[in-house]
Amino acid sequence: MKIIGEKINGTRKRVAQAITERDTDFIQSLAQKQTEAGATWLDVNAGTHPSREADDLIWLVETIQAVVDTPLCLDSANPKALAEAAKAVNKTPMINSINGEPERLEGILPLVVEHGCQVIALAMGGKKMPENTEARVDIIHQVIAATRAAGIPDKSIYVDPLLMTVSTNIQSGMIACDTIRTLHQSYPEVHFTLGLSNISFGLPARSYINRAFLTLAMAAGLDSAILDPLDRELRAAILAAELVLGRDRHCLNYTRAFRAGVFDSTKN
Ligand code: THG
Repeated sequence: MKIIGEKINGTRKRVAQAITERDTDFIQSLAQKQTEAGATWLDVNAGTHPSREADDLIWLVETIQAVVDTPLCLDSANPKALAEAAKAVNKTPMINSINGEPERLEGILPLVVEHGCQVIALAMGGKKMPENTEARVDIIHQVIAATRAAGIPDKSIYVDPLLMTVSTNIQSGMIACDTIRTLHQSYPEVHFTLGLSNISFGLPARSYINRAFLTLAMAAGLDSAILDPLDRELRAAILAAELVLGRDRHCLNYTRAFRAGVFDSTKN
């Protein structure tokens, strides 16, 4: 399970403030802590007005890279901001994201090809959210036709089934799992990711819902997620799920994590 650390996101109040004030220490601390906690990528979302977004993203990229060499996941819908930020990175980034919109594909696919990036593909076409599994699967068939035509290998694609909260549609979790399961069968090389906390938006005691869902999605084929790597209980749940899914040979990662003190020592 590969983790995309979610914490450097300008839609969070404290991060927005740090971006405005150019608070290097605050951002660098988030980068270091998430890296130490095992994040494979750090999501970087400036969350700012389009007129400022490229400048803010570049500042974030440079600030983060001054202290860690963890690859970045550039999170923006804006092709121009992504193109500028992609020039500032030291390591090949992941691009978050493309979708079925022709303008976004035209704007972003050349960037993915040029830099050999990995790219997240959202299972949505236009502005409207697809209602069900079938609509999501159809959109991804179209997106993968476009990425293949552009010469992007399937293994560079991370499909995001567009996880919605169960508080407004109780089937949201199962729609995401079914989308992953179906597409995993059609495209064995393609990876899957999602914004985990979406599942519990609007509900109390969210961490229980997030953990239960993550385990089920992993069984469906999820192999990556955008989440808070500093949540130790969540990391423990991931390690345990990988173990029982047969993805941790000789229980090596689990026992290693135990010795490293990842687990709550009051439990056995
Ligand atoms: N799919 C893809 N990319 C995404 C998302 C997705 N990028 C953004 C988002 N969704 C995932 N990232 C975050 C980052 C931070 C928080 C949640 C998701 C977060 N939320 C706090 C909460 O939910 O309680 C509140 C904010 C705060 O702490 O201030 O931190 O779905 N491809």
